[in-house]
Amino acid sequence: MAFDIDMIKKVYSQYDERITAARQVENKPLTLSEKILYAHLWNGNAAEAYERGKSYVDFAPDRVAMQDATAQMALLQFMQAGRPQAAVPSTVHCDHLIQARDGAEQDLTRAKQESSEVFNFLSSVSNKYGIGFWKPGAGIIHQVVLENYAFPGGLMIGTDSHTVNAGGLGMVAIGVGGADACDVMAGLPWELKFPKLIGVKLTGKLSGWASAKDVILKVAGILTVKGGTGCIVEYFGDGAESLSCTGKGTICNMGAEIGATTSTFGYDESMERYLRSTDRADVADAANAIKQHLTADAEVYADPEAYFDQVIEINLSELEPSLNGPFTPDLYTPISRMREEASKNGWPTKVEWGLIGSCTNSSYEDLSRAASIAKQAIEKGLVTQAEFGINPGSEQVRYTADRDGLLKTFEDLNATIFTNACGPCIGMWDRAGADQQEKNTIVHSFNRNFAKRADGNPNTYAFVTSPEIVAAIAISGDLGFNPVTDTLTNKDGVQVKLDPPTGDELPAKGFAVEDAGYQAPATDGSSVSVEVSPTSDRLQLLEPFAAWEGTDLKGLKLLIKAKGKCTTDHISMAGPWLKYRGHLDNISNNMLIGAVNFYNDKTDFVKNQLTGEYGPVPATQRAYKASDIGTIVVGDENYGEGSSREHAAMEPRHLGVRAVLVKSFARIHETNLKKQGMLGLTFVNKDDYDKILENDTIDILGLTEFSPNKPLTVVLHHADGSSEEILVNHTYNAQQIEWFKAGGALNIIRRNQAN
Ligand code: MIC
Ligand code: SF4
Repeated sequence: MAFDIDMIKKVYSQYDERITAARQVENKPLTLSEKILYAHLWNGNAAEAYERGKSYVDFAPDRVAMQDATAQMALLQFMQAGRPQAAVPSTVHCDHLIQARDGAEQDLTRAKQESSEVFNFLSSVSNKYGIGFWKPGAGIIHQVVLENYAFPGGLMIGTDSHTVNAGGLGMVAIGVGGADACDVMAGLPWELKFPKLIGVKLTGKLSGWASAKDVILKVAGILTVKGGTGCIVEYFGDGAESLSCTGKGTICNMGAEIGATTSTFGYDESMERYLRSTDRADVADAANAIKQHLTADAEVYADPEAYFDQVIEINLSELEPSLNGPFTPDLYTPISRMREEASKNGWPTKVEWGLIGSCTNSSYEDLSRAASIAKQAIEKGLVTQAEFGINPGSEQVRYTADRDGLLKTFEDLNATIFTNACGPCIGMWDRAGADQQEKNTIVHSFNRNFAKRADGNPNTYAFVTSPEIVAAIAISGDLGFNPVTDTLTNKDGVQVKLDPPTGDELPAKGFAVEDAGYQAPATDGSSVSVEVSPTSDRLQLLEPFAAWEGTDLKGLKLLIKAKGKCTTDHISMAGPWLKYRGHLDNISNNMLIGAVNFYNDKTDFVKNQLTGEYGPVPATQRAYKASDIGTIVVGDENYGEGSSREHAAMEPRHLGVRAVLVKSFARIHETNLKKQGMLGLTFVNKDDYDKILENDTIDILGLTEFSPNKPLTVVLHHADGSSEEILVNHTYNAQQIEWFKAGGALNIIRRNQAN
């Protein structure tokens, strides 16, 4: 039986009425995305049609999911909201804080010791506030959510950008910062700008080496890392129906890499099969009863151009396996062109590691297809040239894969089976020799490959591809190897060819698990106490940020002008820093240390205008703070791309940065800045980025009349005594301006609670 089946039935029972109301206001056939959004309006039935890309709308999500690295901050905020219980079903998943090194058992034991304080905190807060808790080792949040909580037509938010994975089961699932999760758990509406809609029509059928991963790698190549910003991507067509449910999850998962708000698929038989095999026949039956509402109206898919803002068509029958990278997930290279591209660009072709796992590709089907390649390698006498690491997505997947001999096959190939956790995907990987910073190549089935992400080495060239291609390339040890056409020499000197992968969408004998790792919360948590030691270096209770002083901001110093890609990994690095995610002051010591300084091309080396000396960004910022001088951060396009981590907004806020001025923002990061009471601004004229000079003192004018759709003025006082005025835009609505004035959204919740 499914968790929270009553909630799901209640949502479904409202669908008919809500869709009828939506049809009336929209007066046209509806896409699936619109149906789900209109069925979840905070105010109930739709009273007006919303303008895509313009209207801010209040929604009522059905559930909240949080992972350990972001849950700490989300729950530290929630603890101040004064609620006895989370207002909607919510869960916490311990998956980010487990470092891969020796193998599952030892690594898990070590992590439990090292992070016991944090795990205990999360377990007791969950227990107190009615939140389901998934222990370390239970699996990666998005795989566990897909297996247990996702349901067609639902709306959920999660404090992780890959929450979107649940689109594979027909949800609208959206990644947010912890402050948004805190609002929803506190029983408040959740606001989102009504998204634009991109339709992706899939025709044909996958065959040979091509997989679901190749669909999204191709889409990423077409749309790039910012092409999906502000949009929901809705997949449809007979090709969509031919994909497995977890394959759909893979596609939706990596929608985060094109900046999409989320991605989704209409309810179909693959989803029904998945629901039934994961012990949720009750959800499948309930969904079948309102099937017509869980996909778009037929007119929409018959004439997509008329209903979507943009339409892309991909023929699965023609899809070639590909690899994206290095350093960015949208650099698309079909496998047949890899050798040429690698030599042209100087990418090392000797592959050191093949890693299979992450929330993107760690399903039973993924492991079974990769294992079919591993098995052939053994049978055909091939010796693996690279090292192999596997992180199963959940204990249920691991247990079943073990029972069915898949893990044994990998082990026969000398693979290390790591914990059911994020591991190398988020830099939780103690890779031997990484500190030597040698130039090297790895291939993995993850979703992100930003510099330093997996092992902290800036010279690791990481390529994203499907699990089966990871297996083939790791066996060959050669980035240019194309299993479709090339042969390999086996240990007897014979040329052998790998056959295309085979695998099981779902385990033939069904899923099995002994202990899935779930801990139900206390029915009445009022007597559960949550302790945070004042001397802890891992956890720190939050102090409210100061309210806006009521004047324009004058005399700000430029802290850093970041050059090029500046993702949340650059702003608040993960890996070794994950341990401070519950301690704002300690984690602030990683603020912007990965951002490249425009003026000297170095990282973590900026000018302190007070002394004229260069030093690390956090120390420089602390010096300004000590002198009570505000600062500003300037950035390039798609600033804050990647993760949902609100630390990337809270750290600058905590250390006294007053504004972030960029060419464009990634959605979640922009919202996180607003929530924390920061000013997030964009250049009206992008070339004005060039006018910012290293020794500038900067004023932001117009704040006393701060209002929606009204640009602000920035004055640049250059060191030579000249000054220039530029116009900057913002996207704050009236409520968000209140957050700014109050010093952060949480201050308003606190205030309301006190009244
Ligand atoms: C990631 O993949 O970057 C993470 C780590 O899962 C983040 C969340 C975090 O920073 O904790 C994400 O994608 O939101
Ligand atoms: Fe974990 Fe990686 Fe997925 Fe983020 S992308 S949730 S780090 S597995």
